[in-house]
Amino acid sequence: MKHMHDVIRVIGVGGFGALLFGCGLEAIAVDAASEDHPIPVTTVRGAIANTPETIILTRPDGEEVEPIALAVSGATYRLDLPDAAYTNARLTAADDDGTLMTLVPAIEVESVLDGVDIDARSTAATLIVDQALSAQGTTLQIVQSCLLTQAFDKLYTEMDGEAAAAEVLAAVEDAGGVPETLDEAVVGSAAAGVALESGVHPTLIRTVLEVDFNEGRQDGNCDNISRFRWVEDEPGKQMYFVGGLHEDSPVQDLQYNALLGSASGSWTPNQIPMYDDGTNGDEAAGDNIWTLTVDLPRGARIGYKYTWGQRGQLWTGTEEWPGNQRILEVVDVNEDDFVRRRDNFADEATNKDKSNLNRSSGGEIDWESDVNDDGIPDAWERPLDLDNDCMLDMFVTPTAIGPATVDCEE
Ligand SMILES: [Ca+2]
Ligand SMILES: [Ca+2]
Ligand SMILES: [Ca+2]
Ligand SMILES: [Ca+2]
Repeated sequence: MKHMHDVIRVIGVGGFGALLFGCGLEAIAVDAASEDHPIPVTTVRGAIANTPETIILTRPDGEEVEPIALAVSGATYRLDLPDAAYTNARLTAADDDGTLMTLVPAIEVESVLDGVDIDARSTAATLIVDQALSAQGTTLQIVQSCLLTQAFDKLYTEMDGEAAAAEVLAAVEDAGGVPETLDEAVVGSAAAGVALESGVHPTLIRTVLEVDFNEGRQDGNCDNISRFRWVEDEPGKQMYFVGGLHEDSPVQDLQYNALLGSASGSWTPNQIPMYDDGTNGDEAAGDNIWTLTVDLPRGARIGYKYTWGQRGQLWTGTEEWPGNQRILEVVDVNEDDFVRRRDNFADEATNKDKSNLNRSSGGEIDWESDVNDDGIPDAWERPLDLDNDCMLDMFVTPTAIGPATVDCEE
């Protein structure tokens, strides 16, 4: 640790650091977040042992989050991020002398999280946790946040003793950051005592429902869909989801009806908004593919449809088609801990239960029907059609949101 601080002080006084502090970066950056851009931010602060030009926060899936402002002053930093909650995030701070890292189990919306130190100890702990995740076949996307906290506490304690973690720390200190090579046996030994089992929920599964509202989509007969056959094309509308547990569902629990748009006991249209802004599991903002994410019991059966409307509007002129419903059984066909169902709006030739227009359907489908003959019941999740040629191509695991996980134990 002593060595680390010496290195940093030299950089801070004579090099880039002096330039930063000389031009008052801290004041400028903080003002930029609070006055010039009066939008809510989420802030992380702590001690830092190098002088990076930027600190990168990456989500568990590896996606980098563009910071709003960064101030590095003396041995502390303040990182302002777009306002959101961040779980199992990684902070990476690289300067000319090396790369430091840490993991942050949980950052709340519109909050200031203090004490997130980025130094040799956090870097060593991160390297060990990465090894433990890999060895235990889990990832930052599904590991319980509380286990990360426990792992860091345990490793920091071990670094003060003679354990393998202390050797990893010494290697990081010698290298001034992430070493080019690490003794795998030592890291493996340090990682062996870190328990990071998957927190994937045993009974609930994250269900990502998407509807493509783009013009030119094709239905289950490969015919072009007329989006506005039943729907009024009016300004100020957005996509809503409506549905509820099906009478055939083995699970009958009112809380799920509330999530799906039938809190009142019957389906109420234009109440449950879908997202096309890149949040709440929506993969891409503004692509006219709208997303709703709900956690449902595995094996549940639901009925649903999509409406293009204004909040609170009634059925007429908003629903995909009058009467009937789509049906979905919550089955994870490709075992990726998601049920992902992407539909084309107003497609009456796929999983519509009655008056199904698929020419091979005989007019209706049930839970076992496989009208498109791909070996998968049409009422289950299905592969995506990636090129809109009416042929389903492959299952794609959602990346904009992780699977349903169990809460950390207190
Ligand atoms: Ca979208
Ligand atoms: Ca799946
Ligand atoms: Ca099928
Ligand atoms: Ca295709």
